[in-house]
Amino acid sequence: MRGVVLLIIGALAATLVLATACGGGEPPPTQPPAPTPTTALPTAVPPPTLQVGDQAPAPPHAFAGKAMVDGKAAPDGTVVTAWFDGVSQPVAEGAVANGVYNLKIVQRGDASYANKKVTFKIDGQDAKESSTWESGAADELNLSAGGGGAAPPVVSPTGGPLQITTEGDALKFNLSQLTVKAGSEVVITFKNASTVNQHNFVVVQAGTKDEVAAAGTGAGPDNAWIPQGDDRVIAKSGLLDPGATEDIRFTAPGPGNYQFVCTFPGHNFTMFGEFNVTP
Ligand SMILES: [Cu+2]
Repeated sequence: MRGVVLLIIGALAATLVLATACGGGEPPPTQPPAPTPTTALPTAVPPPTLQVGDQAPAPPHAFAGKAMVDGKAAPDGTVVTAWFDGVSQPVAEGAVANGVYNLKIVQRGDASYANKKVTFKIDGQDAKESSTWESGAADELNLSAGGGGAAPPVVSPTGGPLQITTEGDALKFNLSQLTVKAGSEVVITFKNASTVNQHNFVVVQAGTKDEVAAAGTGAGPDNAWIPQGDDRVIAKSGLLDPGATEDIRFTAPGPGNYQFVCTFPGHNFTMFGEFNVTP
């Protein structure tokens, strides 16, 4: 018994010595050799050469404003994109922050973007508003998408010549929004493109298009279906026969939202739009 214990102790001691010898005796792991500096430094990458064209790049067109979806402000982080007709990718993108989107359409390539129509999407939904690209311009343009399913309004260039027509024989104008500057001399060329219907074009105080049209019905065809001496009427054309055109000239009223309407009996329910006057 005593011999066995000694033997075990001896064996343990031997194992211990062996382990110590192995662990401590091994040479320390060799350090990786320090990289020897070479005289040949890696070839420096030349800085990218700027592609300088003949002309300086055109300054971008910036847009900012509120983004509404179904009548509610789009939450922060909602992506707003800008598009050109016939281009499958957005030409600019921005996110809503603090209730306002911001984006810049930077002209790329050789072709000028001047006068290209710009449309917008809020979170992938088509916005009703549109604009025209202009180098260096910065526009406040509130966008709205969804809700109502009304005809897409078109904003005419502020201060530019305005043209409006009927949608063929339909009881509809081709624009649902016109925008002018307060106090400016406005010329609106109204073409009755219908082949069958008579129409007129009347600018009225906000929210009065149906009342004015009802009063116009009372005024009769001799007054072009427009009430005379009515201060809700701001500007008016005559009663245009099919195919006829008339220039309506007037001084824009003060800033605010007005309406335009055809007051031919019954047309006011579908033939109308917003007439916006900016400061
Ligand atoms: Cu009409």
